[in-house]
Amino acid sequence: MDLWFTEKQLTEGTEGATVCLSVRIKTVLYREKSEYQEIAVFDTYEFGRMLVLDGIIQLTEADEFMYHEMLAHVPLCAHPAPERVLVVGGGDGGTVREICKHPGVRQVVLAELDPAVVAVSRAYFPGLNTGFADPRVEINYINGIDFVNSVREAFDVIIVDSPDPLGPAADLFGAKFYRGVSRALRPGGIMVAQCESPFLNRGLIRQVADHIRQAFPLFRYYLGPVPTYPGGLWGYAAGSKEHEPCQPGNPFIPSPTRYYTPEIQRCAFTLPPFVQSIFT
Ligand code: SPD
Repeated sequence: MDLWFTEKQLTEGTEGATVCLSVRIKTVLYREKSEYQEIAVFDTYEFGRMLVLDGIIQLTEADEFMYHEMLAHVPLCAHPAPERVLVVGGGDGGTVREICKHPGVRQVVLAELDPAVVAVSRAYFPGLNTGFADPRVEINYINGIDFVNSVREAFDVIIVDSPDPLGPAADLFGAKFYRGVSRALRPGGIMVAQCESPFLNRGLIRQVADHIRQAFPLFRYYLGPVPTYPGGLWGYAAGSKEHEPCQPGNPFIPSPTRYYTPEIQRCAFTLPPFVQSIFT
């Protein structure tokens, strides 16, 4: 049987989808509605297992390393001595797995809204959930915004590993949230948030840049490939209280990695003119 999953991709300024990505699947391994969303796991021909939330691809086994390594190692290597790290979202565990490669990190707090995402990762994604067994990791099932607002100067690095800005996740792209993130960071703290496609989501990225600039002295945007995300080229937004996110600021080099290197970190912030023009 010829089975395909099709994602109707998030684009701006149109009613309904105008761009789709289709992936041929071998089997449907899991499909359930949790309290918050529809969760599906497919086994695909090209990308291994694939996690889909409310019809949107969150990760595949084949290309997730590009996304999780760039989301985690850029801020952790830019900060001179990160000890306490918060992940907002990221219940699949990929970001936590990468953070756990940093021996200087003493505590990793995961604030994930949906316990079912963590359970599905434990059941279907053995390569992603390895960090959950690390004694430094603490999992909280809570709305990330409420968690961020409940702490002050508590973390060195905050990583926002959110879904697209649809439904409840939309607030994770708002001005109020970034002000809370800034308050939750210690002096010298750095935040990074996944920040969509510079080709398809330009208005949203411009708004996020304005919000982060209001909450932090430094705003930077960087890029990396993710073949199964809309457009294939993905963006990350960084806000920093002091340290330059483009520069690895501590001598530790995470290992093993398959995409991240300190040279990639420096290059990722060099933006082509069509991306620079989002911010001018
Ligand atoms: N267009 C999908 C963007 C999803 C970003 N978050 C993925 C979470 C993986 N840990």
